[in-house]
Amino acid sequence: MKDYNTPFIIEFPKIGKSDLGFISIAEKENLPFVPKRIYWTYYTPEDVERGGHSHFDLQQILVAVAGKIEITTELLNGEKKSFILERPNVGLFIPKMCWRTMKYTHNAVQMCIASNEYDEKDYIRDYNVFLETK
Ligand code: T46
Repeated sequence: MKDYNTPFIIEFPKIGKSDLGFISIAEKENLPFVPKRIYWTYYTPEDVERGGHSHFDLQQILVAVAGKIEITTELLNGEKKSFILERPNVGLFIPKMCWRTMKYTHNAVQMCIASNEYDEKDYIRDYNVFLETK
């Protein structure tokens, strides 16, 4: 059975071929939660690190629909991982209670498929508070 407490890569189906172009589709069979919100970030300067927070409850899937994103994750059990997203049909599932940072190429467009609506109270933005949250 899939472990939804740890980050993992999701490969979405890719239909098409290089002389015509491609389409990728996130059907419910490929999604670990029912999405409530989709948003995207772009034109992040290359010297800026985003993230630096965890969520109490929100689960997300990040996709680099363009460009390249370097992501680090850390769980409360101390497990740290690094991921590179640079294919538009590949996403990263980020579970709740997972500290993350992201760095972007300037052309990167990050689509975030989110399990909940926006709620600033769902964020933990202080790393020490994150480490103390059990
Ligand atoms: C995440 C990573 C992967 C809103 O007002 N509404 C929204 O729906 C969102 C997502 C953000 N905001 C405001 C809150 C902040 O003042 O936009 C500002 C930047 O948001 P945040 O600090 O979440 O930005 P990132 O790029 O560090 O994080 C984003 C997601 O928002 C976050 O949930 O986990 O991408």
